[in-house]
Amino acid sequence: MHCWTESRLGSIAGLAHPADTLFGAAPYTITLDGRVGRSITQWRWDFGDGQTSGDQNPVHTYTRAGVFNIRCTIVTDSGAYRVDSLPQVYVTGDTLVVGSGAADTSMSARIDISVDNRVPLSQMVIPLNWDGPFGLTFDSVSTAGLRTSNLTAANGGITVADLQQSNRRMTVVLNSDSASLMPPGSGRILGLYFHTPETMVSGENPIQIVGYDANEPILRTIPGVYTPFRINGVLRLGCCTGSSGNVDSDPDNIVDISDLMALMSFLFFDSKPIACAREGNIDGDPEGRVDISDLTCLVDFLYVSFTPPSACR
Ligand SMILES: [Ca+2]
Ligand SMILES: [Ca+2]
Repeated sequence: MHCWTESRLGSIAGLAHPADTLFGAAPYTITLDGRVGRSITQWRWDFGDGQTSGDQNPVHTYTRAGVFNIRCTIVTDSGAYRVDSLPQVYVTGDTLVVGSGAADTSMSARIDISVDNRVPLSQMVIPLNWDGPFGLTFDSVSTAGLRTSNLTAANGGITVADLQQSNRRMTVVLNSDSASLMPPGSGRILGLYFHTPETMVSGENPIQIVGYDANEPILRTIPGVYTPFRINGVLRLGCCTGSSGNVDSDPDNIVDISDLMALMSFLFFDSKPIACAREGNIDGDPEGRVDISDLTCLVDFLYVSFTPPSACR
């Protein structure tokens, strides 16, 4: 990138900036080229990430991802001039995360996918594979209530492409339109629903972001596409070992106020299925209902008589 001034003082113009030097993965190094037609007493480059340089031709490395605005200020014997209209630098270092979850047999299990993105996104292409010991069947996807819930492209911005139930893979494409890019941030973007098997099994089934055929995981930002880092997850089946009460399915199997909140949320607010229904049957009724009787038992255990929840059943 060049920052140079006309020899006629009073304006600073004539920026040249090869576009292919402005977009890359962190750590990302750029070389700046200061040019001017007459005597300059001082250069000051502001790289937009809190770093500056007084060199005429500095080399700078962006160590973190983000969108940065470069500024160039020169001081001449007739005053200082600043250029603000330099192009933006896009530095990528973003991660797609497949969450983990727990479920019982014969139910709909949900796994959430999140993205941590430091640049605005216009498209996410997520090839997924759920091949594993359980024979999970894909059911549906949802963006309700998530960071992607306001995507306004066709079909709510969601396309399930190349679904192959027998190979247990598909590619989910999330698109924004040009007016509503998803801003930088971190959080859930996609809920995946699977049917779990009817016969009792226990263990873990991987849910992975894996490219296949021509489908590769990519994120698209304004200057182009790039490959995100990826963290994969698992779906645990055979939930509720020992006693019930771990309504939020925390991996340490602790029964505490978080489970009370999860149970109240299920009963009174969103009625979203509890990941492991048998954890919610705290009074151990034989039909396995999760209702206000279970809430009473949980409150009793946590605050009143400390009577432990019933065994899983
Ligand atoms: Ca818990
Ligand atoms: Ca019950």
